[in-house]
Amino acid sequence: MNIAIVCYPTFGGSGVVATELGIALAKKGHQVHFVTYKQPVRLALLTKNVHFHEVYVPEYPLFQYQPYELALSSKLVDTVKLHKIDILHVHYAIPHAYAGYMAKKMLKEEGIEIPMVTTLHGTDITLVGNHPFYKPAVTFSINKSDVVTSVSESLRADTLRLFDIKRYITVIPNFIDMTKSHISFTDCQRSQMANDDEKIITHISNFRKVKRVGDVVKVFFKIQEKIPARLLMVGDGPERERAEKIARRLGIEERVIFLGNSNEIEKILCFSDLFLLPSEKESFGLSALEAMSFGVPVISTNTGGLPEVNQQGFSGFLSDVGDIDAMVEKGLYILSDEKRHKIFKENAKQTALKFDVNKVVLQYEAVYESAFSNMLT
Ligand code: GMT
Repeated sequence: MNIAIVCYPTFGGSGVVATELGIALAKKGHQVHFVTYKQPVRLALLTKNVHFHEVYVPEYPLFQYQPYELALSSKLVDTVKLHKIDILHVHYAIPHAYAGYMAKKMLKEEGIEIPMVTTLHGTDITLVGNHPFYKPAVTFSINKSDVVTSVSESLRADTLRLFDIKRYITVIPNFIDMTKSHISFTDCQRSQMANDDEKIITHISNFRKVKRVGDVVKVFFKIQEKIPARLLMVGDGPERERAEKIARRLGIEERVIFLGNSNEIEKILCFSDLFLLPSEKESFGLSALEAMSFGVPVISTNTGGLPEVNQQGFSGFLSDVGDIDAMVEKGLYILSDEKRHKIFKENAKQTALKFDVNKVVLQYEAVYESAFSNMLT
């Protein structure tokens, strides 16, 4: 199939899922065309069957806001015609589903019928999309998609609760390429980050408010009072400065390392002992799954789709949002006993196996097939 994938190219869950899916589809022989405003961060252009089409929005003094949706839908029309695209797969409803639908309508005028699959990722529904400014357009473009998928049961339920949706929503969970976690422990260069007697606790996110990065630092503070440890904060975003201030206020700035955005996530997870994800909302929690695939137990909240990923008392523990003491207690429980820690590490890896990319890609291929018969007129 010739597949056009529309996604955000930046660090962040939906872009990573879209990119990894495209790469997996390309490996299976599909021609995959990424259409977005920048080369996606995890995409190597020299990959067989992978193509990248940049959406360029020229500046014009009249525009206070650049009309990205317009440029994207035009680019989609051109790409579909030039590369004989069979299917559009848009990730994140805003504004991709809307732009995709406009492209579909323009193509129809020229006698080209193309199905559109929309994958909902989380904040496009629970945070941004639900805002009255966007809600009518988001509802409309979801209802106009030929197939709608969501990354968890929880997100499916949220979508049906918050929007007036007329389409069936198929749940296809996020996934992981387990072959990436087969690096041997000696490759990890753990000593660069911590002393032998110190545990490494890791958090990875885009440091938005919803991630509660302040809680990460507070949980770590209480853990390191009992067990020698270091905290690796990976990623960047609006809440980073606040997290840095909290670390300074608590007098642990030496033990908290802010690494910024990194292309070495695999290396970092390889030497991590515990992963913290205390989010306020999380439709899935891809970073938790990535950690688990490297055998890193997860302390997370029980919000959204996290209970579908992190197994209570098996791959880690889940607590109520903001319950720092419970997270500390469970973190110490895992880290304080080597034998127990080892069991949790194995369990985390075993749980991650359920989300293997090879299983999930088959589900997307089936959805593409069904999109042709679902096609709305
Ligand atoms: O977490 C974010 O704010 C980024 C966002 C995205 O779309 O890039 O992540 C959402 O999609 C990910 C991939 O499907 C999910 O793993 C995240 O749980 C989800 N984030 C939230 O629901 C907050």
